[in-house]
Amino acid sequence: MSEPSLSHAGSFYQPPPELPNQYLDDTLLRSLLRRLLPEEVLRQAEPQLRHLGERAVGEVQRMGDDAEANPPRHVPFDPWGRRIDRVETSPGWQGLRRVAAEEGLVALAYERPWGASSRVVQHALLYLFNPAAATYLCPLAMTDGAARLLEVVAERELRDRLLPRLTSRDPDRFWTSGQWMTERGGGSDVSASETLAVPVGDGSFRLYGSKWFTSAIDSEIAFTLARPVEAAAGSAGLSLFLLQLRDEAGQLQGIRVERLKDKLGTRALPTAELTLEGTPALLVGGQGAGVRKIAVLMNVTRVYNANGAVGGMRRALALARDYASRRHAFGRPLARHPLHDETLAEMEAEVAAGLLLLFWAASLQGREETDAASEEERRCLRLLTPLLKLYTGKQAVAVASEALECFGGAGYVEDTGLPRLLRDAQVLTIWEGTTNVLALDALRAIAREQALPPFLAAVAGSLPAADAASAACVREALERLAAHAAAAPAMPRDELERSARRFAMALGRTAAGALLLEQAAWSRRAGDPAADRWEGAARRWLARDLAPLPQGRAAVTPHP
Ligand code: MFK
Repeated sequence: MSEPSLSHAGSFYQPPPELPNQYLDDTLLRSLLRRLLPEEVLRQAEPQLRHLGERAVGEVQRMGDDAEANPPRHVPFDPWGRRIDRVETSPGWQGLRRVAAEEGLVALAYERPWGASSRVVQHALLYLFNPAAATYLCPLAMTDGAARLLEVVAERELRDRLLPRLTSRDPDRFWTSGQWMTERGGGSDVSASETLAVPVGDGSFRLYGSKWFTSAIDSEIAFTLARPVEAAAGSAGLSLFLLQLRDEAGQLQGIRVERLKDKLGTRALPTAELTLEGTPALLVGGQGAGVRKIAVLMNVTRVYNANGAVGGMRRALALARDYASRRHAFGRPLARHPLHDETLAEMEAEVAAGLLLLFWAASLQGREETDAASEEERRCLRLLTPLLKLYTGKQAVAVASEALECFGGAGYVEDTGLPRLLRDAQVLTIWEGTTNVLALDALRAIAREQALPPFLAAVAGSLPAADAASAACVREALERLAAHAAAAPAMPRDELERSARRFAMALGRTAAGALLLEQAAWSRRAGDPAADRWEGAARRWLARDLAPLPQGRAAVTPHP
């Protein structure tokens, strides 16, 4: 028998996780699309979904990896000292832009080949694209929001000139848009914006100020807020402006790039800090009410944020699940340990719930944009948007963290690519409004647009009649939510705000409970292969306290 060598390094190497076609592998997504889309629409859309599902684990993933490995670089000066402020991005990042155009990831929502269903198909495509695409979702979100602004707020000349660019499928014609709201004094409270707009005649302005966080500085255009000289203080005095970043020669127009942000995650994305030094800009939609106007864009990007959250959770789960089948410990694959299986099932319940909330919003958005939505549906979407964004953003962080734990030490090691899941999830609670800002936005939607009754009615209406015992649990949560809402008018404002996050989370969880039951019942009736999965997720969901809203003042007394 030979002696083991002292340098013997062991013969075991762990096979890494592998992902198959991300559309074909996604039983829940496919089941949901079967319910939401007319058969003919799904038949027409499916070849592209399948194709992108394959690209998402091949070419797009390689581009995303390249973009992550080669983050953008700011070159402030040329070799002779001339200020140039060039931002260099990787071939991978530029490739993602081309793929996004070719696949029509923004275009589809404006071509509307399937009417309201076009938004549903678009979000399914984005859902497949983004987890591989190094947060290229961010410029697409801004571009889509900008396209919607051009449709509903902008003057006709601007719309006719720019909408074809933002919705082009030709990578050489496709433009992206940024959205620059955040300033040093105003991230959540945009009313504190200090940027000044000085008129220079014929509707043109020059902007002076600084923008603290501007995503995707490689965009061709951007929407921003600024205060025309002598306009009122506060948000009502802000106006919406459009600017074209570069001149014909490719030079930035009156824009100085101070630096690119050194962020926790989303490192492939060139997020910049800028000074505006007389940047030429056009007023959009008349003077004033800038926040109300840019809210059109924000409501689009907040649904994208949720898409990033749910897609990220699904990617984390797919990796953890595959790994659980490959990794053996204590004599069997992780997947065959009951506690590990339980952990994965809890993660899947979050993905399932998030998916249903996301696609409910996408369906309503599609209906609103094609003038098919009723007034109740419009108000329901207004409330669902902040709830969806805040709920899925928070859960994305929790699920990403859980996924890393499923890999043990490998989840904590950078070159596995896994830590990125967690770093990139954290932005989702911050980008496009924090959890608390969105909880307050939900209160705004309820107070100003009476959005709660149609929302609660839609949730109750989605409960399947057959499953009375499970539905009772959702009904009981709905009653608690209605009681909280009924008590709200008599609450001091501070108390109302203090309970806003708990209330918003409870609304999201309760809605998801009803949607899970609805989808599970449909799936069973339709003989769908995902029926067991949906039922399992629904059972788990309903075992939670959906609306932990202690009635009475004890719930909202200030911290001593
Ligand atoms: C992946 C990339 C990652 C890169 C790193 C990112 C790091 C962070 C980068 C960012 O900075 S992203 C931008 C994040 N910022 C936001 O999303 C803004 C968050 N703040 C809010 O959403 C505040 O609620 C808001 C600025 C809207 C408060 O503004 P106001 O003016 O103090 O509130 P007000 O007076 O209630 O609203 C003004 C008008 O807008 C009202 O209409 P009226 O004029 O008719 O009364 C509101 O009803 C309307 N409004 C506000 N929010 C709305 C809305 N309308 C529709 N939908 C909404 N969501």
